[in-house]
Amino acid sequence: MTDFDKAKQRAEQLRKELNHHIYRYYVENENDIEDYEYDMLMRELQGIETEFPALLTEDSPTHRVGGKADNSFASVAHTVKMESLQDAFSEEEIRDFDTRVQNGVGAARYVVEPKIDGLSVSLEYVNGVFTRGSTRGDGVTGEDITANLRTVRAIPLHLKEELPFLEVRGEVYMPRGTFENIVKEQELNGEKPFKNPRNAAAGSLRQKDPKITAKRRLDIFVFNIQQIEGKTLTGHKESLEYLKTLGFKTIPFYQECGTIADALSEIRRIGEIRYTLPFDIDGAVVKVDTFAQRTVLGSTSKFPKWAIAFKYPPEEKETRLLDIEVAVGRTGVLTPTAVFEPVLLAGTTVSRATLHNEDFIAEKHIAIGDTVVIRKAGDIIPEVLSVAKHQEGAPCFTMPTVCPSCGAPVAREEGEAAVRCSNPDCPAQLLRMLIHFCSRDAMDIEGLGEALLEVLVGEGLLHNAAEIYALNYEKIAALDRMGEKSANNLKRAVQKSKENDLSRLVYALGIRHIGQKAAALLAERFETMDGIMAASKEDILGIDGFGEIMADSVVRFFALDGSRELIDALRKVGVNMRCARKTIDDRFAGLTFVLTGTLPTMTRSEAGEMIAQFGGKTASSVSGKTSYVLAGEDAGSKLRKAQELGVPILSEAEFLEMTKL
Ligand code: 0OX
Repeated sequence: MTDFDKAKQRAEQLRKELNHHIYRYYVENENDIEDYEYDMLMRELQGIETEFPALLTEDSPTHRVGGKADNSFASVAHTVKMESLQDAFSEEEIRDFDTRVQNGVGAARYVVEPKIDGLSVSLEYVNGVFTRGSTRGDGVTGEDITANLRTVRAIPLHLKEELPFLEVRGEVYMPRGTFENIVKEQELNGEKPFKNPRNAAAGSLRQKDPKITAKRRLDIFVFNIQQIEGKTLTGHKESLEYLKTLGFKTIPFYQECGTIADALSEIRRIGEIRYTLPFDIDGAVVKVDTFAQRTVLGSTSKFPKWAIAFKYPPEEKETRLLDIEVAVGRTGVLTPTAVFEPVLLAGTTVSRATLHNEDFIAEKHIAIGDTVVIRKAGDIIPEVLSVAKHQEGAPCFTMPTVCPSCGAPVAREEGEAAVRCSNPDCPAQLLRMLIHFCSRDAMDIEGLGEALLEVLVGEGLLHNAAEIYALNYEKIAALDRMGEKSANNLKRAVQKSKENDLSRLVYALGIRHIGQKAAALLAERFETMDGIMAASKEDILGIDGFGEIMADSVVRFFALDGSRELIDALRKVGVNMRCARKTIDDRFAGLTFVLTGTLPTMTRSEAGEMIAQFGGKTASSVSGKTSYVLAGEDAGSKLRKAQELGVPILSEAEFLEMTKL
């Protein structure tokens, strides 16, 4: 036997073994091999495939570790439309659906299954080999993400039966545990964490480099046959069972229901367990089981008439309001926070929620001791909805008349809901100001976070932002949980921040109504800090996007002695006061872009920066004046508005094409 033949034989054996372990682990949740041993087998196969490239097959498990980076995603035309589901928000709507089904086909059996909150994908197999995977896109055209999907271990690369052709549909998702681990890591690395598992899955699937996708440990549930050759199936349940035999991980705990009443109890049951599942669901799906009945029922232009998605309302809980804490923000605003008896809500234990301002409290007539109704906005941020039971005799909470931090009187300006501390030297304000100054989007001083700043202000080692640049690192090294190494790292980070662009410094000053974008516009327009300080209200109003309130705020800020003194002190310690951004060319001059959704590789602020470098502008809402909408995953109403108005829509890849030098 030649070396090649020997290698071929060994590669086949390794593939069989590895595929068996992958199936056992990722589909059947059984593990009969140590990770190390598995890695060794994988490495051996990789070695053979590198030595004999002719032996690399399309369905090799080595693709699971992430192949070469792709440059762009090709379009995929879906032969069978990937339809979306009609939503129902009440049991009545589910009963109406049943009536429509009965009117169409008489009595029908249903299958109820959870609706996984992930991304719909299509998987195509030719002669049992996974050949192409694509996103749903708009249902008619998706994107080819084969390389990324190959890294999803629960997707079989080779089916257990070599059917001539099969296309299935499934939902790729990130298990909640994986999501939590990734977020922890992102926070540790100072990266912007993913908002929720769905966004994390979306971002991971649209990576240009499959190696990154491979690290994200995505999973899939398959729930539909889009096309099949070589096998006849007559119903949904039967097809799910068949898909399981082919090696797919199918939608879990689907339930056959003889009547709509049974379907409704199953919907309720899934609703009860929804927050205990290791993955996010955003509803339950009711589907007619028999394919012949589905054909008779057909589809509207948007969705099949044989299926409907029940959407659960956000979970609401009652809890007792134990206290209302009032904190002072960097601009001196007093913010009330509700502290309630901890309750499990939409999957996590919550005990606090913002109460916004005194008007919010008065409108709902909230008093300490009340039983309040809470829920999570967008299933993430806890909020107080209403008072369920008022604590007898308890007066409605009123905001303090003096600052809880420094005792100075508080005041409420006309036309504002906020109450503010009147003392510009208030230590709580100073702390908040410093936290903002050092934050990632501002001066980005790693290591100078809330906890350390609190200690430094508390110990009297820090009285203003300029003193950050004259810290005593010996004293810092001697602080609890610090040491020489941390102090040195901090010194380096502080030093580095001196070189920041002017726009960061302007934003870091915490001027009211001046966010990141406005700060960048000021820096660009006036080029130096002196230029900004010398600008009149009219000069500032000349910047596109600046209104009276913003211009007034800037002028008022720089008129204060305290602000001028701070700038002087920052200048003396060597903080950069110039704008470095240069326009590359003016190809986007006169064009306005609106950015929406999550872009696959860049943040929205990076895209905004690039637009500015080419002389373009960004706006926050879509109108007739919008030149382009740059849309990523999860783009919502802005994308719809752009479609309605006929505004051209760009993908990140198209945008990058336009910005090529
Ligand atoms: C899900 C899910 C999505 C099949 C044809 C129309 C809708 N997210 O879990 N879609 C469908 O069904 C498709 N079922 C599901 N379970």
